[in-house]
Amino acid sequence: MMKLFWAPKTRSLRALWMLEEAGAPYERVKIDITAPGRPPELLAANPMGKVPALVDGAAQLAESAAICAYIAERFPQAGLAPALGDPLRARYFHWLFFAPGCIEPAYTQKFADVRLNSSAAGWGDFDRVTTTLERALDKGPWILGERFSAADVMIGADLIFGVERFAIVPRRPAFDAYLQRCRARPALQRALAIDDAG
Ligand SMILES: N[C@@H](CCC(=O)N[C@@H](CS)C(=O)NCC(=O)O)C(=O)O
Repeated sequence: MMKLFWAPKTRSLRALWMLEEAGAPYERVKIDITAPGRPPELLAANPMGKVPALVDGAAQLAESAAICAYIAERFPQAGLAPALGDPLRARYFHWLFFAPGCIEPAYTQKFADVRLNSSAAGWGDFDRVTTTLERALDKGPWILGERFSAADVMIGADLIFGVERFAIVPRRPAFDAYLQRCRARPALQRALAIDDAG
């Protein structure tokens, strides 16, 4: 059975949500990220010692976007990624990588309140990222249009943190409507229940 190293109220929510969407059998190993030391099995999966990290037999990996992509491939019957050869797969990768490549650093920049050259920073700047996201989600229902995918797990979780938990992303109708659709998904409800129970 797959093993998820996780901690409540962290980026682990993405992996929990994704595993629940896939209907994958998994066990959870809770890590106290405030305490020093990490179990050797977690360090083997993620030399950074961070969560989430996933062990699936001989397969070990970390980085939540990679975990979401891996689970989508591992459980193709769940339909969480466009199939090989489907042109929609291009946009799928675009948004899956946009989350850690642009949204995350934009949040960090906002928290740190630093000004950078938007042309030189790979993510541009916070307003550029949030405006791009707002336009992309305006039509909906999902980031790829009609089809829900692992990219929505990454982007939806980032908006839960950015709009709702940290309140750094301004409330916009497109974000509110998207978050409402995400929250209506039973898999996210189960993941949030696990996360809340800690
Ligand atoms: N890039 C990683 C970031 C993972 C990460 O920073 N996890 C934090 C919790 S949100 C963590 O494990 N912090 C404890 C530590 O750094 O030891 C991902 O997207 O999964």
